[in-house]
Amino acid sequence: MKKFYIMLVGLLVFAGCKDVQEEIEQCTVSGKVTNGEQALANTYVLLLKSKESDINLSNGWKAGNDGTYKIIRVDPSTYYVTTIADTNGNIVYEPDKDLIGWYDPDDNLEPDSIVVNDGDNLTGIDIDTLYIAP
Ligand SMILES: [Ca+2]
Ligand SMILES: [Ca+2]
Repeated sequence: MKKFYIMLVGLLVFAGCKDVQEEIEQCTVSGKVTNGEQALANTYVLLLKSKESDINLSNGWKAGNDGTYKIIRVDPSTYYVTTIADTNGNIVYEPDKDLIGWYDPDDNLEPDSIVVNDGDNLTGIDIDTLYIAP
């Protein structure tokens, strides 16, 4: 009987690993959010379908304490990667209090889109400046 249990546990562990493997094979977007080379607390990263999309932090992914983030299971599409530093930690974006930034590799202050295709793992989607909204 003991042997049977061990086998069963082994099978469950194996099945669990398989699920994780499948998730990893889906699209991911990762990078680092900093402001003047410093990571900020309570930083959320959002994938917006357009520049004018509403910002709802509950749809965002929280970056780590060092500013790194990895968004898994991303649907293939075009996105504007936007970040909010929720300075007062209330999970609500308040333009007069919280900082906003966006993916802008050419540094012209205009958000630049990213294109996620099936199976893509986009890395280095870094945001290095955040602002108080004008
Ligand atoms: Ca806030
Ligand atoms: Ca730009």
